[in-house]
Order: sequence, then structure tokens, then C-alpha cells
Amino acid sequence: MTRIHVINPNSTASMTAQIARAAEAIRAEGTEIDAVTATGTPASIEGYADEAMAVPGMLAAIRAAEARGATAHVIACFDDPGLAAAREVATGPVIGICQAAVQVAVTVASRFSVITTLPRSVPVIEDLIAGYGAGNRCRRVRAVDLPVLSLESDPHIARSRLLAEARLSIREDGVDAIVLGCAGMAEHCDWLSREAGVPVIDGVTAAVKLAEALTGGGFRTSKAGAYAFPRDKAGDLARSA
Ligand code: 5HY
Repeated sequence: MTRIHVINPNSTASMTAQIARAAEAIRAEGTEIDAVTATGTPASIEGYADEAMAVPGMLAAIRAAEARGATAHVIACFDDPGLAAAREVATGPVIGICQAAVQVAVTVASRFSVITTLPRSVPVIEDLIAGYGAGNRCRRVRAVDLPVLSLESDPHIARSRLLAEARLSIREDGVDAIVLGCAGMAEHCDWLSREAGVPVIDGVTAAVKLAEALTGGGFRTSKAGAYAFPRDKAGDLARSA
């Protein structure tokens, strides 16, 4: 049985619904998608403080999903917030949509650029991509200069900006693929690929398919090292007394 927990770390349910639609559209026969909106987290994640404030609610959702039998987890936020912490509390594999999108991009293209929302997210994503070892394959991280939630409230503006930025990237960056740098862009993926004429990679799709593959291969997060479950500290002080 494959049951993929897709957690939206921000607290905007309508964004989770869009993410869930994208996951349901590409899931394999027999895969269950358990899409969840985090509670007590920012309405959208735009930078380091929002990320930090989203992690506790996200970890609680991961623990609850494990109790419901999740075989893998997808963190549906392109900042991959709390990815390592999530792996500590999970038994199934935990996949961030940025990491998954990057793995697909370096497999299907020689060079890619990312298009995200606000300029403040550009260095965050640049550092993520460098950490995933793909810095030499990513030409540039671009931004459409729109807040995350306006992708939903102003979809026509979002599409025109995405297409303009994608065309610039193909011309200026010399890329053969584009990565969408926000979970809230998922529903524009196929349209943008047709209009731009290059493969466009949505991290939700990439992560859900990777989660299916890892589940199918029986892979689980290793508890032999840094991703071991968090220690219980209750007895530590008593021992040192
Ligand atoms: C995301 N923020 O995918 C990120 C990406 C961004 O609330 N969901 C968010 O645009 O910063």
C-alpha cells in the first residue's frame, strides 16, 4: 500500500487544495494521497522566519500522518522547510519539493533556471540548490515578484509574469528546462510548458512520483545516525546529579 502524506506547511487550505489536485492528477493507481494543511503556521512562507514558524506545525502533522499509516511524506513548500528535522520524526522517507524538482531537472535537462515568487526567496533557493549539489546545473533563480498567495488571487497576472520570466530565462540563461519555485504554481505547469516550449518541472509532481518510487522500493529513513528519532531528555538531569 502506498499512502503519501503531502503536507502544506503554510496554513492556507485553498493552497493545499491546489497541491492536492496536482498530486491526485499524477498519482499511480492504488496510491492514496493524504493532503494536509499545517495549523498554527504562517499563511504563506516567504523567507527564513516564516520557515522557522512553520516547522513545529509541520512536524506535528508528520507525526499524525505516521499514525495514519503514511508510507512517505512530501513537504509541499519550495523552501524545503525543516526537511532534516522532518526526517528525524518520520519512519518513511521525507521528500522536499525543491530537492525532488532539482533531481528531475538534472536528469532531463543540461541546464535549468528556477522561477519563484518574491526576490527575497531567491538566495534561499540558491543556497538549497547548492546544498543539493546542483549549483553548476542551475543557471539562475528568478522571481516574478508576486506574493505567494497572489498566485491564487490573481492567476492571470501570475501566468503572464511566469511566461515572461520563462521566455527571458530561455533567451538569457540558455536553459533547456524551467523549475517552478513555489508549490502554488503547480496548476500552471502544463500550460507554461506548452507556451514556453521547454519542459517545466513542478516540485509537487516530482516529489509525489519519487515518494511512490521510494515506497515501492521499501525504502525508509535511516535511524542509524543524524535522522534518529529525537532523544527523550527526561532522565538526563537526574543522571548528571
Ligand atoms: C511555497 N512558500 O512553495 C513557498 C515558496 C515561495 O508558502 N509555499 C509557500 O514562494 O517562497
